[in-house]
Amino acid sequence: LPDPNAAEDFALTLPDMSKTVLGVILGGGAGSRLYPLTKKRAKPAVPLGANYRLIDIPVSNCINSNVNKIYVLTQFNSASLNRHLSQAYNANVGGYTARGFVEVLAASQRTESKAWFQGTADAVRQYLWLFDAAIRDGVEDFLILSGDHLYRMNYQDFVHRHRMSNADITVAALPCNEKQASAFGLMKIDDHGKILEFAEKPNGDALKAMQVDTTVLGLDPARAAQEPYIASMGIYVLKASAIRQLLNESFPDANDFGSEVIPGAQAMGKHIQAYLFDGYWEDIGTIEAFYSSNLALTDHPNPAFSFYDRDAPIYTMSRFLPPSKVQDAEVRNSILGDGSVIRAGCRINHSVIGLRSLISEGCTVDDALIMGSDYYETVDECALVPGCLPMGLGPGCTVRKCIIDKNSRIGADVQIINKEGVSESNRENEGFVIKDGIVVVIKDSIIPNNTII
Ligand code: ADQ
Ligand code: ADP
Repeated sequence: LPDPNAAEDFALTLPDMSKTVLGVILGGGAGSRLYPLTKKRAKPAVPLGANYRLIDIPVSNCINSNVNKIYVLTQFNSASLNRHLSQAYNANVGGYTARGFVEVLAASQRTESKAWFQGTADAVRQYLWLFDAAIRDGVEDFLILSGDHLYRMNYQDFVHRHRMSNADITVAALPCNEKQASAFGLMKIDDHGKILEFAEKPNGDALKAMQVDTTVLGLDPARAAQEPYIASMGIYVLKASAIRQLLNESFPDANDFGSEVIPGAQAMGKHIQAYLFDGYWEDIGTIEAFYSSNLALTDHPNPAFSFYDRDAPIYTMSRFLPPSKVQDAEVRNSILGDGSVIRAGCRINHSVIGLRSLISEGCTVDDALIMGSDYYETVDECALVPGCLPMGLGPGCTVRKCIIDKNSRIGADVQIINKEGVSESNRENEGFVIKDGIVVVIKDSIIPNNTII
């Protein structure tokens, strides 16, 4: 049993997250990796897990960790992102008395400087003038988060360790294998978790040189042999008193944290600490990872990430949608978003069906991520659409290994099966793109009856 006094001591020293931590979520640069899901919306607004959006993950982690001053930095200011954040969070964050908020800061809001954020560090630098007010208001640390990660983490412990070690920057880290390693920032640490060396996405010999004995992290020898690297999760706690000096004086030209600020600060002797996280964490910023992670939500009995956690819920917009209904259909190993209708004769297997989806009679759906619709349309609205195609899947469709973005109108007897087994193809004028062998139907597209993709 844990020592109750130790727990009490720990509680006494826990930081007051609500007053002293500012959450800064990096909501996405050009958005090319998740394209075409980012064609018509900011990356944080990309739908996830049938009912949610990407931004719900870091914002919920913040709220569950009592961080309730949150800025979302994004390249594009989209209506759906603003609407989502204001409806989902602003009435609730911090309660009636606290000064909590979730606000979007778009790159183009300051006309006197470069229109676009040049990278993650540049994005934070461009808004330092605003963050200064938060520092005057008692913020001691910045919690820098990514907008495209799937994980559940209590940031209170992360900030607590950062303060205990008196580091300038603390980097969340986890063990990883050789195949994943070259996509990450990698580090070497000493016995106290201090970072001795940091290399951003190294290859070849430079990659090999970053191998470490991960048994020091508490891994058993078999797992340590599989996972001989310590990877940065791209999540940082930065001391507020150090941030201006780092971004404006030491590295005024640095665009990114991972490739420039972190290794640079380490090399100049700043105290950079690693914080080990050993739970499920996935960067879902590519089509392949996004697709696989969504489908992995259907795993049972123990999915790697669960939305069914009483203690750390994932919040989203309350939509007051009706329950989903399934007619005489077969649905296996799948997730159904709110307000959906699955008509007779459908066979749905290993798929995520987003909110307000209509799956018409006799469809076969396998390994698909269908995002659903933003609204229920009236018969009159539908009549204005060429071919009068309603949103959703028409009767008799077969779809497999694909992502169908919101408000798409898939005609009758359409087959989306990647018939030619293509791995990359851009056919945007026909309403879809193929990436990593996954067909992605673009938001609002119309795919006519009998089309075969
Ligand atoms: P990457 O994820 O490749 O590596 P980056 O492309 O800088 O790094 O993106 C980090 C986050 O910032 C993403 O959520 C991205 O959408 C967002 N972002 C990027 N450019 C932005 C911009 N101009 N404005 C606003 N947001 C922007 C990073 C680290 C690695 C680490 C991995 C872990 O650099 O060291 O291993 O994250 O995924
Ligand atoms: P959700 O997360 O529920 O999809 P959104 O706010 O992104 O929420 O999408 C729903 C939005 O769709 C509504 O707020 C509304 O602005 C928009 N909408 C509703 N009816 C129509 C319509 N007929 N045509 C286009 N957009 C609509």
